[in-house]
Amino acid sequence: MAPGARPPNIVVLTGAGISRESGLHTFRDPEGIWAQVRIEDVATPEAFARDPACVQAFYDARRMQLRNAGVEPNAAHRALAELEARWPGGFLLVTQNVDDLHGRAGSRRLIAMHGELAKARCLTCHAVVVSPDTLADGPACPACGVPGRLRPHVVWFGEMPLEMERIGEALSVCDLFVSIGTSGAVYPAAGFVAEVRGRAETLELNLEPSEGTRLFDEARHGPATRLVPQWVGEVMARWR
Ligand code: BJW
Repeated sequence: MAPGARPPNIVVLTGAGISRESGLHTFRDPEGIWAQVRIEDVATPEAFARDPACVQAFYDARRMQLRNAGVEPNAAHRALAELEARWPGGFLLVTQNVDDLHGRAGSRRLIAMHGELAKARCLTCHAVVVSPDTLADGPACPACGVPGRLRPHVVWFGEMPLEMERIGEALSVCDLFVSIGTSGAVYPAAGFVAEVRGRAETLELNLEPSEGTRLFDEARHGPATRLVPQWVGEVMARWR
């Protein structure tokens, strides 16, 4: 490290692409989730109000896949956890993913801005609880005991993403912003790069150019399990 230099504060944003090689579908790729079901049918508060059984069944199936289908963190999740553990500067990992693979890889300075499939929220008492395997059969809330009031603790279109204030604070002091495995199609996450641009170094790591790729200082394209460990190795070597 150069004398007097301080290590950059890093904010990493991840999306569904980082979990693709763990066996989970992305949303907007040709075989992605939105090619199988319509957003308007499962991922809006209006859909839930209209047909709660359909929405609960969709999230029950995804929760089941996460818990039972041998889905494990991959080399990209593990590399980010290792970076966090060893990084001497500020670090925050913001994920749009509702899976728990970052946490299972060991990440702790982590915000799941679109919620977590493993949790449920009570529409009566607002408690956030560990989700039962299935919500479709209307289990009672473990906090208040009222049956049939638990919904998936995820953020649908038209709802406010979680912990935006903490994310904003980290972005305001960030020196290096890295976006991994996200199409850049969904706001406010897609706007983070524009927010830090000019005062932070920005890097995209994605299978293909994202919608906002031209906003990044540098973009590298390929699978996350190759690009992320490689980048983590580089950044650690630069600041050792
Ligand atoms: C690989 C790979 C490999 C593949 N290696 N890479 C007009 C303008 C601006 C905004 C709006 C607008 N109209 C409406 C809005 C707002 C709206 C929005 O953004 N709509 C857009 C469609 C335009 N946003 C909202 O409503 C949000 N709330 C909001 O804005 O509140 C108001 C507010 C204002 C200001 C500040 C703060 C708040 C809420 C958005 C909620 C999104 N929810 C979902 C579902 C979550 C639950 C669930 O999982 O079911 O979140 S939608 C879905 O998209 C999910 C994801 O987190 C999100 C992003 O997707 P992601 O992760 O980028 O996945 P993909 O599939 O799109 O991309 C994967 C990428 O990986 C691809 O590029 C691949 O190439 C790549 N890849 N394999 C590396 N191996």
